[in-house]
Amino acid sequence: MGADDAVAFLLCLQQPQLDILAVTAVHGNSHVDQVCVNVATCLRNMERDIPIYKGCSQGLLRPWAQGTWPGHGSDGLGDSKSLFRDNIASPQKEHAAMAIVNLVRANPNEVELLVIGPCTNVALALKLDPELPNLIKKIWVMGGTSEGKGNIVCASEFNFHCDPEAANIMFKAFEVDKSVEPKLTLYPWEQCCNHSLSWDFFDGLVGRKDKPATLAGFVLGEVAGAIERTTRILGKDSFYSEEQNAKFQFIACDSFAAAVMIDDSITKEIQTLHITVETAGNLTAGTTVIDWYERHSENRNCRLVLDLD
Ligand SMILES: [Ca+2]
Repeated sequence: MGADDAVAFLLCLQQPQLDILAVTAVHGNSHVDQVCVNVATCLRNMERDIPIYKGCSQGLLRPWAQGTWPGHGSDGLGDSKSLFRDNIASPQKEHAAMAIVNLVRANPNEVELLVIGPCTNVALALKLDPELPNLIKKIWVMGGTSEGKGNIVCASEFNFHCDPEAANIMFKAFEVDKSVEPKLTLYPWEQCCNHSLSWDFFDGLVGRKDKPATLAGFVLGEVAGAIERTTRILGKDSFYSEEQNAKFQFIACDSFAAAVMIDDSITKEIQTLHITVETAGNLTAGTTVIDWYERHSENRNCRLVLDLD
C-alpha cells in the first residue's frame, strides 16, 4: 500500500453500499509486511474491522522492486506520526491468494476485485483455481498505459512493470468471446494524469478553509501528506517544477479505479478490446499491448477507460 492506495481504500470505506470482504496485501510501493501494517493502521484510524490477508512479497519471477517516488513517504503512508496506533490488527493466517479463491468460491458471482497494486496475488489465485474468472463478478484494475507513457520506465506503468508475468496471466484468464462483455475494466495511468483534482478541492476534503473536519478527512490529509509535500509545496521535498505542480495538482491514481468501481457511470469513454502485457524486452517489460484495430486477437478481455466525467 502506497499513499494513493490508501486514498482509494478510504474512498471505499466511505461507501455504505460496499460490503468489503477482505483486503489482500501485495508487494509494491512498500514491502508486503509494511503494507499489512498500513492497511491495519488505516482500519484502526477509521474505526473499522476488515480481515487483512498477507500475499506475495515479490513478483512471480522478479524480486520486489520498490518504487522511488517520494510521494508515498518512506512507509507508504505519508510518514504520518499522527496515524500511529498501538495494537493494530494482524493479518489472517491464510495466504491472500487462497483467501481470494475461498471468498470467491463462497460467494459465486458476487465478488468484485479491486486490483491497485502488482497483480501477483490475483495471478496466483487464478493459477490455483482456473475456474475463478467464471465465478468472479467483476474485476477493476489500475495499471498499464493507454498511450505508452510509462511512469516507472519509459514504456511501462509501475504496477505492471513490477510483475509483468502476473499481469499477463490475469489478462489471459479473463478472455471472452467478442460477443460477451469482458469482466475486467482497466484504468490506465494516463487517465490518472488527465483527471487530477485541484488542491482547492483537496483542502475541502481534508477540512481546511472553513470546511468541517471529518475523521476520513483527517486520515486523508495524513496519508496524502507526502504527496502534498512532493507535488504541491515547493521546497526541499518537491519532486517537480512549479510548472508541473501547477499542471497536475492532486493525483491519487488508484482512487480513480476505485471510483469507477463504485459508480461506472462516471466513465465517458470506454473501449472494449484485447490487451496483453509484455513479459520480455530490455526496455518494455510490463508494457501494455493493446489490439486497437482487433486484427490480432480472436477475443476480448478488457473494458479500457479512456475518459471520465
Ligand atoms: Ca497502488
